[in-house]
Amino acid sequence: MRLIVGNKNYSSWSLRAWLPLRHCGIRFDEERIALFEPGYKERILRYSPAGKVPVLIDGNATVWETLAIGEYLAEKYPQYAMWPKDLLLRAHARSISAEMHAGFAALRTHMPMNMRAHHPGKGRTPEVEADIARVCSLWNTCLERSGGPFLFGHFTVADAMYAPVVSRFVTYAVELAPPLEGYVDRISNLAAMQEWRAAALAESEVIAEDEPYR
Ligand SMILES: N[C@@H](CCC(=O)N[C@@H](CS)C(=O)NCC(=O)O)C(=O)O
Repeated sequence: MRLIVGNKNYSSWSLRAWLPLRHCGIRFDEERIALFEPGYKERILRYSPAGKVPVLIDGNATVWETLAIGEYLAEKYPQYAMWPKDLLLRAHARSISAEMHAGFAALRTHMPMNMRAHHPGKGRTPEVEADIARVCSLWNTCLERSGGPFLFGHFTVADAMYAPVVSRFVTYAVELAPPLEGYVDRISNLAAMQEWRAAALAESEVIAEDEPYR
């Protein structure tokens, strides 16, 4: 199995697909394509007609779109229960994951993932404040219901979908109530997350459109 990812510093969608694989200890090869470098699109198109990362290649299967990759992994490796076992909780986890996949445009635009940067307070437009409030509200609901440590008790695709938001909250120093601060710390301190971050810090490419505050 091979996962095609983008720059680790910037590619939040890549992180969402990579994290469940690494956190669950699944063996896979990885190919990093530096985005917006000459020839990058052709390299991605060799794997996926959609022309975006991440892309998962497993034998004859090509899977793109982060949520589809999460679904594929959850089905292929049921032993890791990447979705909650309970039907209602699973529906909830899928709903918040789809909400992340389709929404939070203001947060994504004004607070792009950038693990190498530290921009406290930057990007806080009213629309971003609304996105932050929504993330906090849905995290609170999940953590209160499950008791933690992850959104649905154990690690699921939903945690992976919000991992780049955790990283953004660190980069832009978003102040949070203690239970949410604890969640941010737990995700940030996962061995897999630290491994991704170390690789991001070792990168040197700069993607101008993801650097509005540089
Ligand atoms: N909805 C897609 C989004 C993928 C996406 O936008 N990937 C970005 C990197 S984070 C990309 O490939 N950008 C390069 C480009 O658009 O040419 C998913 O969930 O996988």
